Amino acid sequence: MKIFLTMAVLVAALAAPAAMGQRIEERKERQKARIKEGKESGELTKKEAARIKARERDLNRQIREDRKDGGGLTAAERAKIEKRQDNISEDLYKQKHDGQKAAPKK
Ligand SMILES: [Ca+2]
Repeated sequence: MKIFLTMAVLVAALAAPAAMGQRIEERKERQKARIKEGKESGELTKKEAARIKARERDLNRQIREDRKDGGGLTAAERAKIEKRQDNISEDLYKQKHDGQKAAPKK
């Protein structure tokens, strides 16, 4: 029984960071889809989309570096990344609702 509990705790501990990394990946994909959707609807102008994409690219580079520099993505690294994802997400929302419109793409 005791060994079973120890195993369960161990599995949970190992799974948690992976799940957190997964969340960053999922948000990355969602963000991408939102940019694409914004361009198609015309809610994002070409300039706005390009600027947000550049921010995404910069963040993706940071994520790759953080993963490589040892310890995988540490809690501190993940927190920083998620904060930047929050900022980009907010920017994306603002730009989509600032009334500047491009012609919708077919
Ligand atoms: Ca790291």
